[in-house]
Amino acid sequence: MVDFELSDEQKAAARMAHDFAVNEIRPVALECDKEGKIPDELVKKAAAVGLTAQAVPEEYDGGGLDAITAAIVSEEMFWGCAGIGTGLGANNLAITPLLLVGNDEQKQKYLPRLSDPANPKFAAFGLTEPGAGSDAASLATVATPDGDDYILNGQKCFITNGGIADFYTIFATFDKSKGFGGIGGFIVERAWDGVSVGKHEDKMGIRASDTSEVILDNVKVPAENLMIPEGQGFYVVMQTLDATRAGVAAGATGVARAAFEEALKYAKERVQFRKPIINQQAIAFMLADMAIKIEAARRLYLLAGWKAANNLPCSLESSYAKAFAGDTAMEVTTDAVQIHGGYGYMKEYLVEKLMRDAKIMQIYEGTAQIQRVVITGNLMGVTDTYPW
Ligand code: COS
Repeated sequence: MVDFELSDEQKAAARMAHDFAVNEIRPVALECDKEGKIPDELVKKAAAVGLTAQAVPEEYDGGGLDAITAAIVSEEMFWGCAGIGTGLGANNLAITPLLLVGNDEQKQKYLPRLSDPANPKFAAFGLTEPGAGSDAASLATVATPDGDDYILNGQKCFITNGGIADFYTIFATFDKSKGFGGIGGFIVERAWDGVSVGKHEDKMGIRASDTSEVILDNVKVPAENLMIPEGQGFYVVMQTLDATRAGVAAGATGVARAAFEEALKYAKERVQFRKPIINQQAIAFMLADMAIKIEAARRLYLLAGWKAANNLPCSLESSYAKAFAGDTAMEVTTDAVQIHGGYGYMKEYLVEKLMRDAKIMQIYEGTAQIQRVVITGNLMGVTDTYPW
């Protein structure tokens, strides 16, 4: 059965997230973009309605959203502001490995921290390193067994929430000569000796979110914080990204939609050559193409989210969605600036911010090119394209 209708719960979650975006995010978005941070008050309000721990099951005080609903919420949050959406949504990425393979003790200890209404904490996903971006398997952070414990040494970079997280899910190699087969995963607390925050990045877009280096200098990790044993870490990273890319695609769709809305409004109001510019076919067709791409991006992320929510393999669909929605965000925001002409280039108009925010959608959680690597890899085994 094909059903394009959201359930009542999904509609309620979308409405709640949209109202939050309208009432709490949009009013502060430009200021947050300038200041490079999300106000504590906003984080507390988000925690109170489940928006800091969307994917965390209710038994660990989370929002308990399935992958489709979380993605729909992500579209609304990013429609509000992609920087704030990224900062709050990055918790989902950080804790997905814990949800996939962590034990109950670890979940009980760490997950409720994200939604504590009085003092909500952030988590961060520690995979990327200066020498390991797209080639994630080449990471060089080393885990050395020390009795029952482990010692971590290494440097993580471009870590969303790296500077403000309470705890990290860190991937490290036990034996670099084993390639991806040497990787394991740990839960590391910011407060531990040897954990420090390095460079804070000054970014083009999504400026409200924190992006920082995390340095691990002889960090002693107790045995109970081993999340993924040697050899299994890379598989969990891949499964994590399969599960979270629908949310990124949804966020990219939200950015594109925000730009489309601005462009549509402007094209109806702006008069040139004695009529609103929407009456010029060159402008009207740009708007039509934007609408087509946004709708297609939304259908792709819903498909990926539906597969993830039903525990079906979703690697291919997640990459379709992430690649298409990321490209859509960049194309639509660029065209929205174009429709605004000179005004669109000025900070006074929202489309300027949206175009800056869009670029990262083609980069983080796997570049547009890596998505095509994943898709091509899946196509290698295909001999028959019959879709039913
Ligand atoms: N699910 C489960 N296992 C997977 C998998 C998936 N989606 N994708 C690959 N694997 C497995 C492979 O099957 C292989 O295991 P076996 O040899 O036991 O079968 C292993 O992982 C290694 O796979 P592969 O050789 O394809 O790995 P590569 O090092 O070539 O890298 C890509 C594959 C490029 C897809 C991966 O490195 C990637 O996704 N890079 C982007 C990383 C990223 O998104 N970074 C952003 C950081 S988060 S902001």
